[in-house]
Amino acid sequence: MSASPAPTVSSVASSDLARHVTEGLRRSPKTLSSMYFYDDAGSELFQQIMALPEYYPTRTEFGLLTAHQVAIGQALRPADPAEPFFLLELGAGDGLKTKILLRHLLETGASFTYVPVDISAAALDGLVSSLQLELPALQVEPQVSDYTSALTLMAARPGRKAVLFLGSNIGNFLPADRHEFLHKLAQPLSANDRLLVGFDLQKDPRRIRAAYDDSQGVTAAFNLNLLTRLNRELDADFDLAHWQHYTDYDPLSGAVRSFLVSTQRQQVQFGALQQRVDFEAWEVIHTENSYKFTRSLIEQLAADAGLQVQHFFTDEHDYFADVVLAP
Ligand code: AVI
Repeated sequence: MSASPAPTVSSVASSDLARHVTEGLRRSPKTLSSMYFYDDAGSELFQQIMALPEYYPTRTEFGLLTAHQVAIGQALRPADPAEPFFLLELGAGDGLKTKILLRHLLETGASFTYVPVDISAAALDGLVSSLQLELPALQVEPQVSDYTSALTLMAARPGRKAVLFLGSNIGNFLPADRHEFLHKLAQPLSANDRLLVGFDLQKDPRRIRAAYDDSQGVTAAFNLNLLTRLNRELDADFDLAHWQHYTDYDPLSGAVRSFLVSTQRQQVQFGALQQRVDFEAWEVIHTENSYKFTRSLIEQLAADAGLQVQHFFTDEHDYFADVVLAP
């Protein structure tokens, strides 16, 4: 870090991103959150990642939801069909996987309301339009909100709440944050409610590593796009020719860790922060964690959050699990 006076971020650029970058690039090692990958270009690159031959999680979860839709539907819906039933989804994205369950529940005559929750109104608008076209009979109540506020609000309404958190998004939390997140999710739920959480499972380390370092370089572009975002939104001058994507998988901790590597000694200016940051040659910015789980780890995680594993659905290779949890 340079010796220039620390900027008063609020007077210069007061966004969350500005605060996050100021703080994260002062750390050792320098760290930025994968939360900021998802601008428009990043979201588009993530769509491409999900279709890559090496990126098995999306396709595997899609297959397992298709194969187990009847049993999953049964585990989530209330025993009494007259009881109000809300299917909440946290971070629904394009809803491709959820539509399997929604379609199945509609076809079997379940009466329920789908409540997709996202902090981005634009993301929800796209999803709602596609649902109106594909499943016109579906009752949808989108909620532009953070997850905890949405759950607290919904908890006050009578009836069963089934909360979906799919796609191994839970793997992007650090262990302590993951515990806190599950605990917060569980808190407003009653004994009658359910959670369906997607977990990517530990497997051949080479397969895992390949999923985060694909041969077409899409994951590299996804990681590097964070620098393009900082150039645009914080008036930074990262030269992408001097940065590389690097990822490793540690089978002991179950963590895939992704980094941006500075290939030479360099200095980056952040116009919007009135700040410059020095990077040594081969110094890294740690940008993402993608944890992989075992069944016993999931059981422990659930127990620590006051939840029980009710059903453990997996695919034929045990690559991925969708787990039904009950308070
Ligand atoms: C969103 N999340 C579950 C993805 C993952 O697998 O950790 C994000 C991702 N990062 C690189 N490839 C995909």
